[in-house]
Amino acid sequence: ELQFSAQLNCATELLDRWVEQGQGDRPCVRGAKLQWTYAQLQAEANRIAHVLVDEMGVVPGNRVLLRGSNTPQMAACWFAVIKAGAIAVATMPLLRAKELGQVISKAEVSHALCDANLAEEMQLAQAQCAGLKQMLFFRSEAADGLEARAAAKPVQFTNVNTASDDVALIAFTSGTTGAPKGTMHFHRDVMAICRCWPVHCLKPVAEDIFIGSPPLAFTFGLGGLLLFPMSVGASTVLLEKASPDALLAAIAQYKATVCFTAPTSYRAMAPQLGKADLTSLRKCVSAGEALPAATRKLWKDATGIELIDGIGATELLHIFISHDEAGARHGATGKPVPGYRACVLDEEGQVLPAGQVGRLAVKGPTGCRYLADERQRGYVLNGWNLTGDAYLQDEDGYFVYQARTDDMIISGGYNIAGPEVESALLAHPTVAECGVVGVPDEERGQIVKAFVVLREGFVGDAELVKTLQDFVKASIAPYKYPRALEFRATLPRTETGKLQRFRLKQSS
Ligand code: 3UK
Repeated sequence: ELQFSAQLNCATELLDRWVEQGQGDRPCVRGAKLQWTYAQLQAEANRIAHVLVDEMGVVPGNRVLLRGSNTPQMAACWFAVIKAGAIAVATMPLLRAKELGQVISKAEVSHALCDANLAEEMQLAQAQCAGLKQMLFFRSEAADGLEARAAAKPVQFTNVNTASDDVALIAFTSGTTGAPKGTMHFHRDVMAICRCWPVHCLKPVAEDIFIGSPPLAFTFGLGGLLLFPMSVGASTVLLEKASPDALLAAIAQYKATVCFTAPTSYRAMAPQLGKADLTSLRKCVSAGEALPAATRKLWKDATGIELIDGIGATELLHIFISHDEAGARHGATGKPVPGYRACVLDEEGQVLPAGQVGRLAVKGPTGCRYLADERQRGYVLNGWNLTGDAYLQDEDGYFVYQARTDDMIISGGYNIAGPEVESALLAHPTVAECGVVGVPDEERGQIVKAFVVLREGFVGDAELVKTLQDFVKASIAPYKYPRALEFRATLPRTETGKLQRFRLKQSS
């Protein structure tokens, strides 16, 4: 059982307790070039915590920016910041100087630890941000790099005491539109997510080897690839590059048992399975965007594994509606994770009956605390978080995703959810990926337009357009079919695997 102490630095228990219990020799984290046990990760984190406190002058409550791809060193830095009583502000590897500057000023970042491979944009950002006082680089050979300084420090560190409701991390939403928004999470939130979804839906064991693609700066990755494996004493593989091909090869190489990635990555891996031995794999988790029934079936047919879908959000730290393998239902996200409640509300905030589409509201042990107040007022009502998703709850209590509320297509008086049309298209054997949006139309207000990426070997011509349109009409209400359909080589996606619908709209 995880302790839940009010006084101690509780998030560090995920790491320290294994060493205290004499299990420090268990494998903990590995990357391409190195492999650490729990005791070794603890020693690295402790040494870095000394550098933060003794040399960089970090005091409790300071916000420390972390920037790096997924590596064991990045994990050590994360725990070092927490151990020092500071607040981790992890940033997505692809952010540019301008976006980093926004994060630094919004989160009032005073210190930074940055992977030497990602130094350039960070140095540009620092030049514009007076508040950022000190920065060190890790995975650097330099004599004044983080490793060189840490090597001279003791391996023991007395964790700085924090309260369970002290802020442990500030996570920025991936922002499919607009500027990044920061959300704060307490030490107890870190513990709460370890005790909710993994225990009831994933059910990992100490022998599991976790792997996946989401960056540690994305809370899906932080939980799935660091906190959850450590909460059960399992091990994790951190990949710097996790394209579908690289992920597939790494699953085979490391004999991974639990995989976390987005639906688009499962779709890309499925046809390639002949290339890798996936017999080690036992559980696969999909999150970040809706999992179409066709993708669930594709993966099940290819591997025999029932995907575990879950909707999570940066605002709520991790997954709050999901299921275990036995509870999987085609086309539904699942039911509220024990500890959370969820309902579907109308425009006035009244709970809607089964079958009706409205706004998803969620309440649970983790909640949304935006850095900016005006956001908080619009998105949190009486402790209920409005996620910005349109959902319905079916007669059996399953929550069925429709679309982001601002992505609903209104065409000729009908409300049409793009993801439902995408699901229908994905069931066709020629379709590898697709995105469906509403585009302006004089007569109908909007029309449904599909952007389709074909599987290898197929040619997008007028005949195939017609075939796909007829295919959609035959599987869902005909008025939802895409009146416009364009073939594309790729679709615009965020670093977290989300389709950027606004860019599709702009480009048509
Ligand atoms: C969408 C989904 C349907 C949905 C996240 C797992 O994605 C995560 O956080 P973000 O803040 O985005 C949140 C929004 O993404 N979404 C995520 N998962 C699903 N829609 N089905 C899903 N399974 O619009 C939600 O509001 O980037 C996911 C764990 C931690 C996370 N932060």
